[in-house]
Order: sequence, then structure tokens, then C-alpha cells
Amino acid sequence: MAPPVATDTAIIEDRPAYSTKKNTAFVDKLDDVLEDYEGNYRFAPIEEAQVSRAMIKRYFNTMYERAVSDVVIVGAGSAGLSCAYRLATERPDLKVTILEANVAPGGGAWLGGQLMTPMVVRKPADRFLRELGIPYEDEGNFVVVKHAALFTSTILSRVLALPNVVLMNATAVEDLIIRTDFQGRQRVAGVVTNWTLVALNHDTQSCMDPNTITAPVIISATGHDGPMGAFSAKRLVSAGLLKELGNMRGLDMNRAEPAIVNGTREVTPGLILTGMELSEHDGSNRMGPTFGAMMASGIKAAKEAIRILDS
Ligand code: 48N
Repeated sequence: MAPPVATDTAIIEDRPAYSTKKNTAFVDKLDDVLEDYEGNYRFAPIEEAQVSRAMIKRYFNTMYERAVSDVVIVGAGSAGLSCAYRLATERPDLKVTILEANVAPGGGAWLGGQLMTPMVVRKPADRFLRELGIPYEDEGNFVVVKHAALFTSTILSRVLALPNVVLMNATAVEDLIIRTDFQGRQRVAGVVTNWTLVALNHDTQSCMDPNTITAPVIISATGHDGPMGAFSAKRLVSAGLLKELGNMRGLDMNRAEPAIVNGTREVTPGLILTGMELSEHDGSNRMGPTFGAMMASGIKAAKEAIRILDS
């Protein structure tokens, strides 16, 4: 059962003794609110504790409720977000939990290439842009979104608006939950998490233990670079579930993009790899500054997850 949560009115009733205002003052003053830009803008009054409790009760209720999820997506880059969008729209019954180590989700999709802003997407991945209502210029075999942030901010807003999706950013996956299933196979059954600032400082303190989220399917889209790139692929090696990493090969756009989309799969029971993390697992080529395979592989990962959950 979810823990009891205080309601905001309880705060007004148990106002600290030092407060000079009567309980009803705050409630009556609601009609004093004034959107005035001539020097008399007036907000509804608030207690600081109301702000704290409004955040705390929602955040920790979410942690409590998502301790068991249907699908966990590790990494909110273009592949992880595309996966979350397709999965959560196709299956509104699923509790989809996205874990993103950075405070800012989006991964490498805020810029195109070499810090330039336009984002190139090769056809047929432009269909996904049309589904999201993202405008682009058509260059024949590919399209160009005027700013990568237009794609990333749009898909982020769509994903976060979905009622069955939770995004926990500034939250790192530090390990995988790996169990032996009833067939004697090693199965990934969840993730081990910590706030990223803690995860990055384990060497400065002792025993800052992690938390867990269990789920029947984990989709890892942690990219090929960055402080924790290819996290799950590397963990499979150190956990003895993968002999060695394939290591991402040199750039070849025409080979790289179909390899990532077609190769997106359940690499070990319970764990799907997608996006550029897969290139490190399989040893496929990199594609550089073209993002269609990130969108399409994320969609493929969503379909794989649904196949696994429904099997
Ligand atoms: O954007 P990325 O890095 O990964 P993808 O696969 O979504 O997109 C990759 C794409 O941006 C490219 O690299 C392009 C196409 N270039 C290719 C090339 O040839 O260079 O997003 C991964 C996300 C990031 O936001 C990380 O912060 C996050 O995953 N992350 C984690 N989140 C939680 N726990 C972790 N352990 C973790 N590791 C990474």
C-alpha cells in the first residue's frame, strides 16, 4: 500500500506557531492574485513547506510505485526516447520507467555533428518525424531538421506527457539485477540505481549503497561514449554473460545504420540493446551525425519488448 501522504491543507492547518497569518488568510487571499505587469503582480500566497511536500510526495511516490516496472529503459538519448514513445503509445497498459544519468536527458541529440545544429535523418526514418509533427527540409534521400534540439525537445515533451511513462533523470544505473531463471538461464531482471552524483562519488565515501528497480524487460540505450557509455554491454562482459565486447568499428553510414536497426534484439534473456550501445556490443560500424537509425532502432526495441512481454 502506498505510504500516506500529507495534503496541502494539512500544512495550512498545522502552520508553525511563529506565523502571524491566520489559517484562512492564505485561502481567502486567492482572490488577491493579480497578473499585472505594471508593478502590481500578486501571486497566491504559499508556505515553503507546501513546495517541499509537493515535490517530495510526488517524487517518492513515483519511486515507490516504479520499484516494480514493466519495462525499464536505460538512457534517454534519441534511441531510448524513441523507444519509450513507441512502447508507451502502443501499450498504454505498460509501466515504462526511463532512467537517465544526466540531469538533462537527450544524450547526443541536442546537436547534429561537430557542434553544428541541424540534424540529418535518412529516409524512411523521416516517417517518425512526421508522426511527431516535426518539420524538416527534404533533400531527397534524407531530410534535415533545422535544429537537433527541435527533435529532442519535441520527443521529450511527447514522452513526458504520456501517463504511463516516468523519467527519472540524474539517476544512474550502476548495475544489473541478474537471476537464474527456472530454466537455469542467467536472466536480467532489473537494474541497480543510484543518484548519479552518488554513483560518480563512490570513491570519496564508503557504503553509499544503491537502490533497485525490477522489471521483466530492460532496454539499454546508453550510447557508445560519455561517462557511462555502453554501460550494460560492458557489464555483461564483467558479469561473465558476454565473452568480450565487439567494439564499435570505424565510420560507414551505409553499413552502420541498418546494422543497428536490424541488430536491435534481446542480447541476453531480459536485456535488449539498442542505439549506439549495440555497436559496442556487436562491433558494428558507427554512422556519425545521422540519427535515423537511433529512431528506428528505438522503435525496433519497443517492438522486441512487446514481443517478449506477450510471449
Ligand atoms: O545519445 P546517446 O549517447 O545514445 P543513443 O544510442 O540514444 O544515440 C547515439 C547518438 O547520439 C550517436 O552517438 C550518434 C548517432 N553518433 C554516432 C557516432 O558514430 O558517433 O544517449 C545515451 C544516454 C545518455 O543520455 C547517457 O547519459 C545515458 O544514456 N546513460 C545512462 N543513463 C543511466 N544509467 C547509465 N548507466 C547510463 N549510461 C549512459
